Amino acid sequence: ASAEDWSKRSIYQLVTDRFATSNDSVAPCDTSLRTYCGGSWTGIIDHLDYIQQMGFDAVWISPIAQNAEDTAYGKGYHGYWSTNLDLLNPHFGADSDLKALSKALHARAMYLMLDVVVNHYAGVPTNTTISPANLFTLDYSSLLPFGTQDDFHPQCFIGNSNDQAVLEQCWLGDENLPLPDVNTEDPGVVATLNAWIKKTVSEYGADGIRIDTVKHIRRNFWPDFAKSAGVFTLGEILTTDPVYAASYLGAAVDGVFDYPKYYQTVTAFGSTSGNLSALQTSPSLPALAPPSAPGRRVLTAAFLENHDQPRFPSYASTDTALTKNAMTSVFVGDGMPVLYYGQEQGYQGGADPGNREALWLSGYETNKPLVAHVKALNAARKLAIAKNPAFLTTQASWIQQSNPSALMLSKPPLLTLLTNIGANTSAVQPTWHIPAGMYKPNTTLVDLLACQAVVVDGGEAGGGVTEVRAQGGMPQVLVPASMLSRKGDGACP
Ligand code: ABC
Ligand code: CA
Repeated sequence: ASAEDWSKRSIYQLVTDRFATSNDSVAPCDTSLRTYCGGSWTGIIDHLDYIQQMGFDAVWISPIAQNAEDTAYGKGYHGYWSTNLDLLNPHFGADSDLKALSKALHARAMYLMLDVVVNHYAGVPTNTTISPANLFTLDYSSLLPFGTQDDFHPQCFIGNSNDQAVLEQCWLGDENLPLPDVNTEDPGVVATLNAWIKKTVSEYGADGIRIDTVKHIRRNFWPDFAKSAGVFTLGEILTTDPVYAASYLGAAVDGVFDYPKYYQTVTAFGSTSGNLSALQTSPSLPALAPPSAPGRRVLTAAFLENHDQPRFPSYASTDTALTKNAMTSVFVGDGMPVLYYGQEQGYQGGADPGNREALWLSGYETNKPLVAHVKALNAARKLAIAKNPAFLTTQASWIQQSNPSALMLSKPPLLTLLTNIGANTSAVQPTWHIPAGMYKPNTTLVDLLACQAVVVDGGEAGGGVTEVRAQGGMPQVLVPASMLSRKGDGACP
């Protein structure tokens, strides 16, 4: 599928080892042990209803290749520590299970996104004394299909460097668990990787790929790799800098995760005193992207949590109003929304590995407040896409509010009202001001989250500005009532 196909989708990101076990066998899962808890591809198949009923139509799973077993930081249960790209990770199931997952998704018209790691492998050091001249000894012959030291860059660690050459050619990891950096300057290595991605995408019917560590490989490696993949490419560039993130957009990959916006969102809604200004003033990534080929669609992915960051409630101290506002902002803006499994269950794990809890421990409950919230948000986005053909290509804009804890985002037909006042009922609720002229006088709007009506000012007093007062610190997603159908398309019937 293309970037344009993906732009209409919303993605459920899961950690394969932590989402569902085969036959729903219930295993304990202590995240601090950094080991396999038993999730599998078959387990995912059995819980696709759970994902689809929330309104998701794409699933991003963990990297599928064989990983290092015992390391100083536990096992490769997350999938980012490849040892052999040509073998599947046996902990997740058999080849036929992964193919069955792909088929099951497609039978539901859902997309499969594979996560691919080509920047590095994981190498368990075989020496204990590490000298500056020879940092550590690795068994390169076990890193396949490459297998020789020349297929990797010389040993050096990236550490805290921001030097682009160091980011690209030195190694992630540390001396306890080095991540040997693939020599992506070598034409033979490049050809092998391009052939590998082509085969992997076709073998497992991937509709798109999430690419790990994009900023750690030279930019001009990516266009051929993306072309070989032949499907939508979504790159991870972990940065707070919008200009840096955007420099890869379209030029290296079709889409990038909007990490800058992630940080701005956490700053805005992470506490009731969060600063809302960066979120509103930062330029959008597509606006900063290098000029792309005519007609080339570029895309950002919006998210509030992922497997590398502490879960949002671990910042927002379980204030449900802050969580609901932050989650809302992800679904109503320009980016394709990505929800990290477990957010809908209210999981609160902190930094890696605490943020990778087993979902089966909460029993896939669907009568939870955040499950309902996610469902309403997906329905709102789908309604907007259906009602306005230009929804996906029209940039959202912030409408300045005088109240310091109020935000308003317009992306027609959605008008979203956000606040970081929090759930504390004694807090004075902020008022949003819908500018005069935005809607015809007396138009009825409906908040798709609470299914309550708001009537636009009749303009008799000459003002015409509509005031909406927040309730309990909750966000609102408004659309004209005329857009809702009686039977309902999932959005406030
Ligand atoms: C394991 C343990 C950790 C332990 C660590 C040493 O080892 O679980 O508890 O601290 C995989 C596993 C991890 C594992 C790592 C290392 O491998 O999932 O559990 O950690 O062995 C991707 C994947 C990620 C994956 C890898 C490596 C790469 O999404 O899951 O991790 O295969 C860098 C990379 C980025 C990478 C990330 C983990 O590391 O660029 O691609 N993600 C700064 C740098 C970033 C850097 C980041 C690391 O630090 O600019 O380049 O990301 O945290 C500030 C933040 C900064 C931040 C800046 C932008 O903003 O405080 O941290 O970024 O505000
Ligand atoms: Ca590299």
